[in-house]
Amino acid sequence: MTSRSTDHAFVVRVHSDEEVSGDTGVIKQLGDELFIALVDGLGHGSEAHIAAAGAAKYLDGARLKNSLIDIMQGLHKHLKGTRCAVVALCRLNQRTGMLNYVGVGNISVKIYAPKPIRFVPREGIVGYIISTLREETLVLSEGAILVLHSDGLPAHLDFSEVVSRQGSSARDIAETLVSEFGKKDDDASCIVVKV
Ligand SMILES: [Mn+2]
Repeated sequence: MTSRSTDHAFVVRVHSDEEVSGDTGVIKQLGDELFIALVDGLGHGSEAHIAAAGAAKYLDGARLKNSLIDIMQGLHKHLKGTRCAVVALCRLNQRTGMLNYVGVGNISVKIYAPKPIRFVPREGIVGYIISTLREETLVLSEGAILVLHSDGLPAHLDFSEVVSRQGSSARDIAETLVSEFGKKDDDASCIVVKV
């Protein structure tokens, strides 16, 4: 299979009373692979921002080729003493469509495809306490759309109608999800990857 290019975007809208975001997203291209992380620092405002920024800085310096479990454990150590966070990590191989996932706490990770999938995260709070980590793997077909979002968007909603709008870029989808479904009283963030 030839390498697929992916259209991807991260969008965040900050809590209406705050200046800084407690949610952050990281998307990095590493050869054929896309490394994806969405982090929600607990609560909102400056303490949540410090935890989220700490996570982003850790991921910036981390060996992202390591297993997602190793990266999550490193993050868990790094965030000790902060407000802590919930985190989802994904790695997408754009040549094979292989997706790996490790999640702790309530970041929603959904795949919109003919057979939709929603990953179940492990319980816990990164930096405070996490249960035994589990990495999940599946192969995405071309045309699948991966959506990660914080609890600033309702977890139970089905976004099929928005993600399937013809001609929408990943950024169009992420901006629409945050503006249509984002809660005003929390940071609302979303990563969209079109496989
Ligand atoms: Mn939140």
